[in-house]
Order: sequence, then C-alpha cells, then structure tokens
Amino acid sequence: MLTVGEVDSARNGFDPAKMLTDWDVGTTSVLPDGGTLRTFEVVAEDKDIEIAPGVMFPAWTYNGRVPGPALRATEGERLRIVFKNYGSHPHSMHFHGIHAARMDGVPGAGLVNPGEEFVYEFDAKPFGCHLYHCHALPLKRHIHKGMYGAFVIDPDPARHPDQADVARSRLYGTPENAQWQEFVMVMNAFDTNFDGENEFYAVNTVAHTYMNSPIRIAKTRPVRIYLINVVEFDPINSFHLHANFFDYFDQGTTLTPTLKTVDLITQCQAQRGILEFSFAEHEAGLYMFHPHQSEFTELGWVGMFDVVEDVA
Ligand SMILES: [Cu+2]
Repeated sequence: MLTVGEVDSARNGFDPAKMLTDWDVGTTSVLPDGGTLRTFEVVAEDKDIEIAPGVMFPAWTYNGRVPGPALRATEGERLRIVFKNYGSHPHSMHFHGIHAARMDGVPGAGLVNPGEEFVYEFDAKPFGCHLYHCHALPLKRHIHKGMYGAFVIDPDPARHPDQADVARSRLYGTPENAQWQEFVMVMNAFDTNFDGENEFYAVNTVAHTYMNSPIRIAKTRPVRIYLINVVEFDPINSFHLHANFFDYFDQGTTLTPTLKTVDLITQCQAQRGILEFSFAEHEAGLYMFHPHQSEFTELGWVGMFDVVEDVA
C-alpha cells in the first residue's frame, strides 16, 4: 500500500517532518507610528524535487521548497514581502487577504518577470488561516508546479477582549500558544506526466511521508492544524481523522468553531481552515488521518499520529 524507499530530503532541501512546524516569521522593526513592520523575503526558482522515492518533478518553487515558506504574522501588523524572481517564467505572489488592487499579484499588479523584483505591502488582516500562490497565467499550471504556501495571521488579543484567552492561544510565541501542538499541512498533488490528472497526492509534497514517519504528539496537549487545500485538477479534497472528532474554524477567521464535533471536513481548492482536537482521553497508539477520497489515500495522501504519553 505504501511507497518503498526514501525520498532524499537533503537533496530536496526541505523535510516534510520539519515543515509541519517551521514557520517563517520574517524580521520585525518598529514603524514611526509605533506599529510593527514585518518583512519577508521570498525568491522564486525552478527546481527539480523528489515527490516520492525515485520520482522527480520539475517544480517552480518559492524559496526552493514546495509548499513555499509558511508565513506567519499578527493581525494589524504592516507586512512587506520582498519578492525576487530567479525563475524562468514570470511569477507573482497573490495573497488571500485584504489589500489594494495594486498589491494583488495578478498581471499588471505585481507580476514579476525573470530577474526582476516587486515589494508587496499591506496590513495583516483579517486574522485566519490563509494562503498565497502565484497568479501568473496559465494559473492552473503555475499553481500545480508548486507555487503556493500557507499565510497565517494570528489574532491580536487586544482587539478581541471578549475572547482574549482564545486569541492568545492562537498567537505564536505566547506561553498559551506553546501549550498547543501546532502543525501546518498543505494538501497538494502532482501531475507527473502532464496529462491534466494527478499521479501523486500528499500533505506537504512527499507521498506517504507521515505513514513512514508518523507525527508524534503528546496526548496531554491539544493539537491545532492549519489545513490548506491547493490540489489542482480534482475539485474536492477532504480530511478525515480516525477514532476522534475535532472542531473546525472555516478559513480560521473566527474564534468560535464554525463546525463542532466532526470527523471529516471537505475543502475545495484554496479553501482552508483550522482543526482543533485532543487525544487526552485516548489510549496511546497510532491514529490515522487521510482524505475520504480513497484514490488520494492510495496515491500518497495518508498519515499517522503517533500519540504518546509524553514527548521528551
Ligand atoms: Cu508562477
């Protein structure tokens, strides 16, 4: 049922096990008005990546990885994204967020030719679990080549006095946030023979990676997943958790769940959301997660949580 062998993460330059938690928070400085300016640097480059043992894919990447860096900021900050295109085609960064038309990353507004650069600038809003992707044409091709990534805006507790505790638990770097085991999962797929259908499916690019290396979680601490679907060619993807139920925050833009106590959610392309669950009442063991499109599961998109009594 599984791929045999191992993908060379060192050659790829990215490791799905580490991608679950390696947020890119950029660098910060103080603006004249006292606000925070958060700056990210992103480059586009062509790169052959290994998506399953021995299977190479000629990707177009952000910062040499697929998915691109998981950008994370706080509501209300000024964001500046310095984007340089070292690739062979025109590319852009189109952010799902609120911004001016000239910052939209579509042709005529931040589309960058090879060898050139553009600086996107806008305020971080609304808080939630979002994404960015290339918006060059043909769009389907640019996205499925690997040009997408997570874009998470944490709520500012001061702006949500009625739910400040919940907001603080979402705010990266706080002690309340550190109680959670947070993972970013980008559901993606690859059309390796360019026939308009996918041959491999995954979370974070490498087929079966979290079956071969289950995600260890401590049963005593809650789990929060930032889940994003960027699969091309198939209209619907899903996430099903075995032996447990979760709360779901569609697009992450609310502090109360939009779905309570479900064990499956569906996402069309670019849909995303936050899952929260706990294994505190469970036995330790291996708990599976996968989409309920069986074909996707068999072609690589399935993983395991290794629930343990405690994580050293
Ligand atoms: Cu592109």
